[in-house]
Amino acid sequence: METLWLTIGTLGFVAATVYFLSLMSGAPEGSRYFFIITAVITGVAAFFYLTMSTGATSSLIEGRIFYWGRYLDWVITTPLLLLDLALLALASWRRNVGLIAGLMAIDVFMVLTGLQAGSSLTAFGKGFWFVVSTIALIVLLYLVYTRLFAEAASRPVSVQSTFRILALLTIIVWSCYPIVWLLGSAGFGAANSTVEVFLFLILDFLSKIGFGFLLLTNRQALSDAAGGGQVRAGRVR
Ligand code: RET
Repeated sequence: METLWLTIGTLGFVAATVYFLSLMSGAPEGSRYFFIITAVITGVAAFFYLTMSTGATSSLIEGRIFYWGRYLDWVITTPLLLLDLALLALASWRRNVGLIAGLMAIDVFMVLTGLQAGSSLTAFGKGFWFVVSTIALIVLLYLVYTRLFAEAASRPVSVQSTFRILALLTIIVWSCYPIVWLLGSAGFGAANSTVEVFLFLILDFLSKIGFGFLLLTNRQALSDAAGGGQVRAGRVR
């Protein structure tokens, strides 16, 4: 059954990538980078879902299947999702390189410590790295909620509302990952492997395809974002 969900994941991400690239032909002036980043996100996910479905990036540890390909996917794609969000919220990425790099660094740390948790052989190791990774997630989402929301407040109204939806989607959906992890085979094992793969698939579809769709079909926001427009000039630093 896992293979079925992983195959659906592969096909879904391939379809989303083709669709996002097809939208690029009508991209508002100067906003192509959003299409490229988002298509790379779904393209990378398609590749890793394929490797998981063929067994190339999964291993049997302690009698459970561990899909480590997931973490390789996340370590590449989650920083890119944050980049999409940041480029929407920030009037100038050049003036905020530190903030963007900081968000990405915390995110990569979260995924790598999550990988440690998932591959640990002892209950202590799993618990310790799970807590470390979860703290990183909380710090990350807190920064999105405070810093990026504050930056977005000075953007055109269309950008603000699209940003708000995408940021809330991110905060809610990303928060569900550690819960599914805890339910799954590396955690308490309340959900069997098929259910775990299915739940991660839903979360991955929401956080990548749902996110990308809301971003790339919002032409007004994209064109205003690419214009770098500011509502209140006084807030420009
Ligand atoms: C793990 C387990 C350890 C604790 C935490 C986790 C968080 C993972 C997250 C993943 C997000 C993935 C996304 C994928 C996009 O398709 C590693 C599950 C906190 C937040 C957004």
